[in-house]
Amino acid sequence: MALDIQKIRAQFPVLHQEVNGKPLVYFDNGATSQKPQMVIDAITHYYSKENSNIHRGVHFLSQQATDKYEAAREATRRFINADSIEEIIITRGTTEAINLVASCLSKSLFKKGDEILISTIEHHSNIVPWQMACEQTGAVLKVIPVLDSGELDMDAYRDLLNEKTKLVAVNHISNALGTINPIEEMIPLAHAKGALVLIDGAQAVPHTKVDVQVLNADFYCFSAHKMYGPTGIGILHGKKEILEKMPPYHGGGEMIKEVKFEGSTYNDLPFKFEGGTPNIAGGIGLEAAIRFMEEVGVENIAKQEAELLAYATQKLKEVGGIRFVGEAKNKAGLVSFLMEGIHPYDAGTILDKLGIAIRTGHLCAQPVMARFDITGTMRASFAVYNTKEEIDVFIAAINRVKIMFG
Ligand code: 7TS
Repeated sequence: MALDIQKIRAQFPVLHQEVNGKPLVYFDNGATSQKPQMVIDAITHYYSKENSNIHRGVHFLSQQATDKYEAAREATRRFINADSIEEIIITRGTTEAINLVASCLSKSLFKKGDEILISTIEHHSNIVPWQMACEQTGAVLKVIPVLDSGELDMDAYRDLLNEKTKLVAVNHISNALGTINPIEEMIPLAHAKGALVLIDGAQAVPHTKVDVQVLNADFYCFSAHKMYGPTGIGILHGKKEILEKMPPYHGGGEMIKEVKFEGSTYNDLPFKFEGGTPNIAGGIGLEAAIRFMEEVGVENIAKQEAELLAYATQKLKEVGGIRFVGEAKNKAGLVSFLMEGIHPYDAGTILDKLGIAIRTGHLCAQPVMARFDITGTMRASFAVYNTKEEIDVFIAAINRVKIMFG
């Protein structure tokens, strides 16, 4: 069944405004998506009627807030098909989820000479935590190269894997190139060498069906704000038997069973990794965002975005003088590109004047830019509420930029 995009757009108040006197065209969904009314309402309702701390009060509001926050955990479990809620750690986002794993494994797993394998096309948040882990433990960072197409060099990956590899950390979908990495193939190869696998799913969960049991990674992380939910909340899925062996991350309330000055004992999963009062409104907003995605249908979202990608790619080719950065066969709904002789920042500024929001610059992926010998790109990234008409507006603006600077 075809989606009624206008009906979906009607649910997003932000989209219905002018920017610089022009109707907003929002193509910066890779940075953060807009929020539907049901997410905004869930958060407003929580602060208007339900605000209370969770997991501690016997009073009505606290119990109600606890139930709602825990409903988000259960909704997430169902959404990604995790085995149990003990495997769903609620974090501030992908960045915190990766830092949590890097920090805990630095205390418990990595030793001098071990290898941590990442790829050239990672977001900084899946690079720097591992560099910090290496600094702390003497482990060595290894990097899977990327081909000119934007696809990972799988032969090099096989060669890099060895008995010293303790962890492979790669993204599911690249934020800079849109490449969908063959993680179904990569995960078993890593496991065969005894390495753990962390998948950065920040750009995948908003756009494609993720089943963590089928994928079988040891850790899978994502952020609510890129999937129509609020900022400051995200998920670390981890396999129970691995999370149980890991030491805690932040010390504080909530993550303990008993505290004595002689020593404390830690809480059961998932709370062992959730010290302090969490982002309760964020959790409630995440639950609403999952409901939104389920109501629209993740397959329908993927299909709509694939159509937008094909259309935008074709139209950009027709403009001429466009260099695409990342042309993987298997690509998600974003285009990263450069206009001949025009700085991305200049082009982005003109587009902004025309009401069009895209991302320009290194996209928090400087090593990708270095690999392609550029300092940045222009990136248009799509969500389910975007339309071909918006792409036409965008292409007209690109043509205008070309005339102005060309
Ligand atoms: N991993 C990937 C692949 C990402 O795209 C991002 C954010 C992150 C991790 C970090 O997520 P956070 O929610 O913890 O910040 N990517 C982008 C982007 O492409 N433009 O702005 C943020």
